[in-house]
Amino acid sequence: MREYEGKLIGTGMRFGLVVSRWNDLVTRRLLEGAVGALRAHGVEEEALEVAWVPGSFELPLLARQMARSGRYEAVIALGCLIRGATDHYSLIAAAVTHALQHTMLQSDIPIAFGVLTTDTLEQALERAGTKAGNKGAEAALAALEVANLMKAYR
Ligand code: DLZ
Repeated sequence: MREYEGKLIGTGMRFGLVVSRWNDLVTRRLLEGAVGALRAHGVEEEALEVAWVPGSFELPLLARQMARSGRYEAVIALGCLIRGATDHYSLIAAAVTHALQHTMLQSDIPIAFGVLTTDTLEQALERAGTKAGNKGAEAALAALEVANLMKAYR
């Protein structure tokens, strides 16, 4: 039996990161986590490009544009939706999740989901590099792994 797994080797690879400015206290930390994880696996600083969007709702559009540009091996979407901060939290969270998944399936490259959905700012900060790891770093590693795995099917 032959098995395939994506390696966490980023040498020579390029990544696009799209980041929401809404809750940027959190999203800047997600970005730091993502950049740190990619750099730790051999991705050059110059191989990273970041696009800032107003809020998480805009992430899918830019993710799609980045994916279509052909410039990257993968795109990483980073955002933070906090229930306490918005009545339509659930609607935005569902729309963004579905749109990013749909966009990835219409693309030839992975689009990693690094959007936090929490009840409070405190919970979000915990997932952005304090108590509960850094979900930006996790999303970046998922993007790297899947981008490498996809090479087995080209
Ligand atoms: C409008 C809004 C609200 C109330 N809350 C959030 C949030 O918690 N996190 C986030 O990323 N974006 C929020 N936004 C902004 C929307 O995502 C979007 O940018 C605006 O509705 C404009 O389309």
